[in-house]
Amino acid sequence: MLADYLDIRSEVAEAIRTGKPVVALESTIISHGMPYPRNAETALNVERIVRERGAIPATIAIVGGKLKVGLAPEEIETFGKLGTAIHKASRRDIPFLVARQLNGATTVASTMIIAALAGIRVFATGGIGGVHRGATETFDISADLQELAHTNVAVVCAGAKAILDIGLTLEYLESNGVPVIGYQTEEMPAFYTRESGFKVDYRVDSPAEVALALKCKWDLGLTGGVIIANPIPAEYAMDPEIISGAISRAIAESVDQGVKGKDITPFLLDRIQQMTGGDSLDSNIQLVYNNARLGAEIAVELARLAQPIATRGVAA
Ligand code: PSU
Ligand code: MN
Repeated sequence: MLADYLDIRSEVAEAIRTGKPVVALESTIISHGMPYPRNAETALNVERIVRERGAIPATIAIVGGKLKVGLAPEEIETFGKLGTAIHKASRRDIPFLVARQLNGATTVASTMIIAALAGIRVFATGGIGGVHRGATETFDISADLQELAHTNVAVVCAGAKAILDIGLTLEYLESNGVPVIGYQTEEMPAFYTRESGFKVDYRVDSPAEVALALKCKWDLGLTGGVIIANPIPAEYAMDPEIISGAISRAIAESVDQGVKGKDITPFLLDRIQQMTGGDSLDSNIQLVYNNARLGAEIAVELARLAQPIATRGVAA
């Protein structure tokens, strides 16, 4: 039975049951995306921000083989402290970590899977995985993209980092019918910067509009995810030259050192952070906060749409 595998924190379970807004959060960003102690500190702040905007946060991970929906603050601290000693868990890893009763930090793909199993529809993070530069040779395409093709969860992110081939990532999403929404922008943001030179499919200007599009998609049985690309606030955006230089050097190093498979993304994130000093980490943290805010606002609107019309609150 599903209940034997899922462990939903009581506050989250209650919110799901009563139709209150919930926002899923991932744990690879904690263990593999940022250094300790700022990773744990950031994850706790993200939860606070989600609450401030009227939704319940549910940080997702695999803990002792259970699919845990809503980590306790001590668990977030442990995932931050253990860092890359925790398995990075994408779709293919879930059955083995569960069978062996291990811990796993969930990526966008596996967080979407577990959120969907629990009945959560909105997920906020930093950046998604995608088609890597040079993928025509390496075949390196993140499992996040196939998950977005199939699993009914909306992912709020700051676009895709330029460690990826953003153009190919958008082509892949288009082939798989995944809508890419620009939040108050026509352009696909590139994580540290607000612009990538690529257009999004639709510009949407309010959380209510996003929520309505999500409802229409899923009401119609059009399964799969949606990307809500939310540009980093201008005051925290980085100089495109500095960041693109660091990315090129980090990719060259990964090729030289023969880094492969699931280690590539964490390797690049770590090298870029080292090369740009604390600046990129500060930007990274701020864009995650910005996504947490928007994710909560979308979850609030989606919960309102799900209510029968007679009981829907009239907006003040
Ligand atoms: N991009 C980021 N920060 C991250 C990740 C991606 O800017 O922390 C993480 C996410 O958890 C994402 C995963 O799902 O890396 C993708 O890994 P891979 O490319 O191996 O699928
Ligand atoms: Mn990969």
